[in-house]
Amino acid sequence: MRIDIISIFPQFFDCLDVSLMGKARGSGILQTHIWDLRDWTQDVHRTVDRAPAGGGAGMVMKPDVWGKAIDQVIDQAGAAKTVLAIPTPSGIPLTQRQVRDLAENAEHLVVACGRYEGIDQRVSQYYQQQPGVAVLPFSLGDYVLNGGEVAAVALIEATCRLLDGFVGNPGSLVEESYELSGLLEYPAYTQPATWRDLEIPPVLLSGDHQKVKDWRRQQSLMLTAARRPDLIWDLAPDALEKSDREILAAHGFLPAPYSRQVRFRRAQPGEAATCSAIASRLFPQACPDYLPEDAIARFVAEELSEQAFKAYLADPGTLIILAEVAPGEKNKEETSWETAGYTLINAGAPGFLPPEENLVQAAGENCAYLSKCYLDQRWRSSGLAGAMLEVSHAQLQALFPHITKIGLGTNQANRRALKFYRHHGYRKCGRRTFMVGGIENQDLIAVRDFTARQVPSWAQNVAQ
Ligand code: 6GU
Repeated sequence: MRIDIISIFPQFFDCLDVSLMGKARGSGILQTHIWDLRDWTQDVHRTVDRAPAGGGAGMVMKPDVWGKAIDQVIDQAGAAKTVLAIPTPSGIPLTQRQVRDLAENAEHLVVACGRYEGIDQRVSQYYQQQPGVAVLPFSLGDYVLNGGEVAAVALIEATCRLLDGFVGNPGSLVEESYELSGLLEYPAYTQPATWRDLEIPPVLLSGDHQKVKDWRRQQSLMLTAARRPDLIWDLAPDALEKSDREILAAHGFLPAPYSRQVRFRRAQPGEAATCSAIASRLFPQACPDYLPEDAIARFVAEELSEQAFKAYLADPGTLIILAEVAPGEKNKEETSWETAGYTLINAGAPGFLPPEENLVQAAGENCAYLSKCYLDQRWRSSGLAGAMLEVSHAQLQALFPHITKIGLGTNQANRRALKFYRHHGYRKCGRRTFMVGGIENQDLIAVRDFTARQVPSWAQNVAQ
């Protein structure tokens, strides 16, 4: 690749001689030419700028001087296609995609570094019209530099390191931020294992490659969610696994195709009506087909009333977590969040379970009871259900540290639910009969042991 840089500060580009850039220039992958714009002036003062037409502060660089300079470097290179890059704070934000395109396709790159208030607009306009020239006005970000030189160096370094034969290990390019995954890169550590009382995360020293891979993926997702939510909203739907979606949901994101914010919080004593409303709405969705409507209605009236939830909310051994979804990606309005699902966990003393639920016997005294876990079908496959469950586990452990297990009962024919709970570490350990409006249902009982499978770190400290 041939690169021509035109600037009134040609010495600035001495920095290109050091490090890898110098190596590439020596090896013939890259030819760079640095030009002093003032060499194309004709007056004794070597003038490159004038006051802006229409008045105002600052100075504007003259198109006639720039035109002569650019014509000459384009002619001299004789390339079929030239990219004329113009650094400017009003340019298009530079991206990895853009520099990759340059590295792969541009034979000749001309960087025109403006100073002051920029270059007369007709320069950009003129070269856009020239066959064989593409104009790229680019910016490094939303802040203002004194001139284009720093941005030119950034563009050139980002582009050149992608040229064939430039980097020793091409694999090291692929895993980086923005490449492929669309996520920020996970944090890196090296020896010593302890430094100033800070440890390398133990998983990285475990030798378990799958665990390392999963941890890094989790870190990438959480870091991107925290620092670059815009990248999360831009992810393609097929870029994410279910486990990725669960992690993102726990941190407030339901990415495309859902494109919603989500949050989790413990229901407050005054919210019996809210709880009763969501419980009554979701219970029928989850009932087996054979249950008649009046039986379902009876159950809702008896068990899921506002009165029933008043009692739950007054009980210090009961934990209700609400999952709430905002109407859009950027919604900040407090009032517009809607309840999408909930869990209800009883962490009270042994004996809290009806005797036929041989759960206490199966699971021991430190076993909580996941009495309810419901999510609107609309959010199926969004990762929200898994996030809600694990966030509830984490809250349970934070509030009731003596709890080591949690049990549940679910209809034996509900394959979807059984698969979901199995995936989240619940193992079958018994049966029970569950009454809905006077009709008997056969449930399977399953228990998750938190000592055998810890609550994931991504679910900790999430619920508000
Ligand atoms: Cl490309 N030029 C200038 N002058 N300021 C900038 C920039 C470019 N990118 C961010 N700020």
